[in-house]
Amino acid sequence: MADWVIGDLHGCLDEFDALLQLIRFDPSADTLWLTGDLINRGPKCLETLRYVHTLHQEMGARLQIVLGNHDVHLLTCWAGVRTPGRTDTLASILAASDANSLCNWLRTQPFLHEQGSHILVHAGLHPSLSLSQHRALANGLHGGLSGSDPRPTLQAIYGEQQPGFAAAVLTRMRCLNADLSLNLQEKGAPDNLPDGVMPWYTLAAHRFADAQIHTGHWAALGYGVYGPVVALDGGCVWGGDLVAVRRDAPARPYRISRGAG
Ligand SMILES: [Mn+2]
Repeated sequence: MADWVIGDLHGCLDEFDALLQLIRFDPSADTLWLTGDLINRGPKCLETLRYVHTLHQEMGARLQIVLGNHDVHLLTCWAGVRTPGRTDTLASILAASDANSLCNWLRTQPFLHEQGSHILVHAGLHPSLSLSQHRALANGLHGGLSGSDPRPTLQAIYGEQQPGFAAAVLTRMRCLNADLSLNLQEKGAPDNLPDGVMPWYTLAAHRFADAQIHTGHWAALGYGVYGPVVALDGGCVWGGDLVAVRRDAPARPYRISRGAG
């Protein structure tokens, strides 16, 4: 039995399969956490979503997913609140006969998951907010999306007021300005940031020292450990790696390169 966490899939199903084989994943005994962004940008989005959905039915609570910004974007397109953009690869999902079943399942997934001191969140935790404040933000979003009509929440989710701020912190944040306001423009590697802009995790070691925070979302950052933060998006969809680590026995990361699936 092992406790695994794997970074952003973005429709890279072949690499996901290969990584599960590499780690000798046992769906009947192991646990698996996924950092979100299951779909979009990559090649096999419908197949990936079906695969994870089926795995969730098999594994129950031993499989935990948190929603990423691309998962939220899919839901806004599915709900008719937005239309897919030029670089989106969501058409196969939106046209599928089981689109409603998949998206109705996806929208009930949380934005934050905790087990003891271990935390799973797509983007990160804001250093000016406590863990319980993050819990409240995540629960508010989750309640809005998983309720009978998710459209009001999806319509407001890109605004600056709630629930937009909550979604920005939990699913889109990479960098903060010097006054700790969100900087949603910078996406590059942390050593190329303009003066006064810092990675969100710079201050996390003080605020969340006792936690182990597993995140994805920042492909240019890649895999790395920063105090209590384990960053797991190896940028597979961009030609990098899909990354797995064991939560229960942290050691080297396991990697599958794009195209090696
Ligand atoms: Mn993301």
